[in-house]
Amino acid sequence: MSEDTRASQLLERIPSEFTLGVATASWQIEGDSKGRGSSIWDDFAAVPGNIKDGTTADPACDHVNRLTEDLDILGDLGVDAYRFSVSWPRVMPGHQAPSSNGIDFYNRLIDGLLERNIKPVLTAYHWDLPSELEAKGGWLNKDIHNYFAEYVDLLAKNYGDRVDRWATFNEPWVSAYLGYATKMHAPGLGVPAAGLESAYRLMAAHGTGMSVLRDHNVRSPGLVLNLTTVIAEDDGAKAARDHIDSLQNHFWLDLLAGRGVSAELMQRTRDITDWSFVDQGELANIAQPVDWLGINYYTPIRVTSEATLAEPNAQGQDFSLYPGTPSGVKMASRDPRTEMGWEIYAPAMTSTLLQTSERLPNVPLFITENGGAFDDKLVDGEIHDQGRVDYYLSHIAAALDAKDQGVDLRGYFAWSMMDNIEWAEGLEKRFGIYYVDPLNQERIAKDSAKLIQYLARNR
Ligand code: PNW
Repeated sequence: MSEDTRASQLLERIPSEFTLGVATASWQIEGDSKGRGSSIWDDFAAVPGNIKDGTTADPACDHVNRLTEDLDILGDLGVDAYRFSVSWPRVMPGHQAPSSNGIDFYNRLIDGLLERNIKPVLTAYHWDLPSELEAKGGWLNKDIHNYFAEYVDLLAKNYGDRVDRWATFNEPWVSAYLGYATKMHAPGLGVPAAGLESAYRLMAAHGTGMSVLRDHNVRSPGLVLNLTTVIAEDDGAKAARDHIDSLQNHFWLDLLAGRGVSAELMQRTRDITDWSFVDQGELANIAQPVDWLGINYYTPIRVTSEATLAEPNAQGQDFSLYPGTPSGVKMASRDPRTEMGWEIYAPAMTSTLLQTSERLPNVPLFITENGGAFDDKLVDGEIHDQGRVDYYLSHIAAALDAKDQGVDLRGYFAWSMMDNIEWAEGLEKRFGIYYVDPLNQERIAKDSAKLIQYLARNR
């Protein structure tokens, strides 16, 4: 079937009230590090070797200075919603006095979106913690939820009247396990027990943030998790599959659903931590209702006890990210894969949505990130990113399959609006539907941008 046919058949399946959007995050696109306080990602990027190509925060996509151009791109795409994150050190440098320049930047962003009829979807925390708070222990500090509440209060006061949907956190699993259990991301602590404890404290801060957002009566507060389907390739891998599933998926949904930390997880990790940091009163606050849940889905996780499948060479697919996994198993992955090494397997997105709607019932779901890094070639000013177009066609269809099977799925956001700093992978891994020229910052629509535009505009 031709791509145009696939696109028009997909279009037929998208309900008119379904939200179609694109997403970004502050540290990955903004640049202008001089105009804000320092974050843990600035500190992490300053250490040679932490970011593969030595990329630092500047200029990224120089988004702060190119705001109008980027708003026009969003308007031209015709998307319903734009998901962005606020840089904590831009609006509250050093977690001290608010910065009026910083606050004004997001006012201009939000107003510019509304002028173009695009709904602002705001993430409070997408990984750029003020350095001064990391010096106090960061997400291991027992008072971190109070600092987060002060920050969220500032956001709600300033933007609560215009933002359409709020997320307290983006992917706390990544913060905890890439940043604290291992050294893959900032702050790069590398202590397994710290992964488990920070995971809990991030959720405690989510609860406090929710309370603040409710106090301000903002529209639709919720959060974003990276969830996926964990597949055991054989019986010998089932115990490992269950453990990974609990750290990757169950833990977060259990806390949100009021089930607390499961006895099985505590048992399997008892040599790592005694979980004494868990507080009953705090658990109740974490379990307060959310108006929605965002799921970032990219790839499944496969585990095998036999050496028959290729081992992944991919970030995120490593047992050090899952402290307490039983030994004697391997991670596995099948072709095709993206440039991140992440297997492309759309049915796992359908199953992830179905599984999540069972584990956390009665909460509207969104896919808040989905996309792929591909080896884009700029030829005569054009990028025919066939691989990414295929990825979007198959994954949007897979999301709608879950909706057809009864999942209350309300929308889909493509990651990302434009090429940006892919964290520790630097600028080499491109996830954008717009190409960004690293030399002159020119933005060029890839074929995938034309697909998203076609779907957004013709519903
Ligand atoms: C997510 N892993 O990050 C983030 O929300 C985005 O900022 C990021 O650009 C996007 O996905 C693509 O990576 C992740 O190693 C980074 O498992 C790493 C992992 C998962 C998600």
